[in-house]
Amino acid sequence: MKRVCVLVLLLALSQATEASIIFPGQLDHAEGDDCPTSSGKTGKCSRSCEHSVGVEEPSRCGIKDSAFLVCCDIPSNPGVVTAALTNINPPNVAFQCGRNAQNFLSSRGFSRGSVLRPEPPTPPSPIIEISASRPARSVPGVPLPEGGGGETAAGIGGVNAQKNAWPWMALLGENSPAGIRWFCGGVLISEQWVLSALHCFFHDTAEVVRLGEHNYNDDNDGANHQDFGVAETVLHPDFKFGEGYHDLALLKLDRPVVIQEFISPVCLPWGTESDEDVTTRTATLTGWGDTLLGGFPSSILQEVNVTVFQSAQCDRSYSTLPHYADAWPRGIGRETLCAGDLNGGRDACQGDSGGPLVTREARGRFVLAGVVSQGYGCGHKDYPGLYVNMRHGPYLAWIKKVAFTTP
Ligand code: 4AZ
Repeated sequence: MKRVCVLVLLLALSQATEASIIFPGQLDHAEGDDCPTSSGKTGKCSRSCEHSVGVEEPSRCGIKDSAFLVCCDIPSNPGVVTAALTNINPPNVAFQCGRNAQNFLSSRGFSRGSVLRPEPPTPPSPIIEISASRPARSVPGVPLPEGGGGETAAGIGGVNAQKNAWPWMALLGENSPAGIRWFCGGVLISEQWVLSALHCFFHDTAEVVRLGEHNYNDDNDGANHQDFGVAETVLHPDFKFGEGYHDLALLKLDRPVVIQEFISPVCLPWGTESDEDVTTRTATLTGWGDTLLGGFPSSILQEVNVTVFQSAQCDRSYSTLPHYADAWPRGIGRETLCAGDLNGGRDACQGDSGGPLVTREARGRFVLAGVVSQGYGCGHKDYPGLYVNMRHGPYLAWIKKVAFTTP
């Protein structure tokens, strides 16, 4: 939904449907009914489109148990269920990943053992406090749990990024009469694929993917941004409306990028790298999202360091919220990465969804740890941000199959 996190959607689903913000006339189908698909064919109204790899965003056709039903294409071979994906070996690629402006030049002709420049010092990240009188609007209609009041709510605590520091950073936009409306982030993972969060496409269509941007309100900011169209949107086939899992989508650009200092893919934790435990590590989040809870997006790319916590920590805190059991029927586990700050104040917020959380490995490469997905408010010390965990094998295998396998 429009820069509103999945959890907001999940927890406010009843209000949202009553407010009929979404095509009320089309939501009257029951599960199993024939319905019109987004491509105009006749499909089946279902809880999720399991076989939907490669299809457009499914249109909604009904509501059951407070979750949307979606109109799925009828599979050409309905007996075939998607085989479990397990191959996460590093794909053969012709590019170097995870290099930014600091180490891009020194990595040309990179070979094992090359000495890269040391990491630049991270500037201090101010914690922006919101006054207690400001209404906490993180989850409309859901009171903040006892002891977790809005008084600790804070912005994402970021600072302006340096130009070209995060060359995999993507902006997703939809054309509007007033110009391009940017609604989510994304991350370049290869010459032609951008990874993002599936919930970004509930209400918006990515018509433009912008790479190499710094300040999207300033064409003279010194950044050489490039705009791409979207040839294909692939939604994670296991995503179910109403649940918090599998919030991933892949966008195929209309043409390959020319990899250069300011447009360059991040690394994925393929193979044994996926076994690495990043808990307690510092990771960097980047995005153009809101800099305050209930505030405004930043037109200048922001960066903020957060700490990776155990998923069980998020499971404990989020289990106190209403609708936890509906949103996380199997609990918050390995597929979800939990990251924030012990004191609060450093977090993703509305508009950051789909963007990257990266760690820097010893050799200097940046590796994608997570994709911004959702959370309860922004910067709350008891509710760290929730990210899709890139070290979850089935996610890597799905990405490999869709974006790194030539048909
Ligand atoms: C959002 O709506 C969003 N604090 C993303 C992350 C978080 C909250 C909201 C986590 O895009």
